[in-house]
Amino acid sequence: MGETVRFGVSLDADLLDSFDALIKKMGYDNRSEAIRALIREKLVEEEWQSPTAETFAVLFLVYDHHAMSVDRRLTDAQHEHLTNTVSTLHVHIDRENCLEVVVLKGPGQEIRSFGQSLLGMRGVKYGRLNMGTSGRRLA
Ligand code: NI
Repeated sequence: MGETVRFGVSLDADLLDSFDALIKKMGYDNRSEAIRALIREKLVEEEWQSPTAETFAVLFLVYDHHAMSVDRRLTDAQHEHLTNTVSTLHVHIDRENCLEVVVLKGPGQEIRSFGQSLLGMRGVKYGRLNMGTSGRRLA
């Protein structure tokens, strides 16, 4: 981690008021914390565009395990993508519904595409892919 540097930012007063209201709602203690978080978020987005950077993602899936053998197809796909599939947590919600949380790693475009293929499987009721980072490029 480098030294801490102070810098000034000029912006419209109304825009600053809106920013302050937003960061208060989001729970940040001060503008510096909020700006650091926004910068990191943008750097992670950029990392996801790199064809070589190893990124992480968490995939959340809900499905009916009776439906169209979706449980087997989800498992088969993860076995076929061993290098991208780090770990899977399975929760039996009730008699029908299952929740699966899959941790993915690899180049952003590769794991986005794999994650979307799991989300798009017939029988998946709901899901979301949350992109993340190894944190190596962030101070
Ligand atoms: Ni289950």
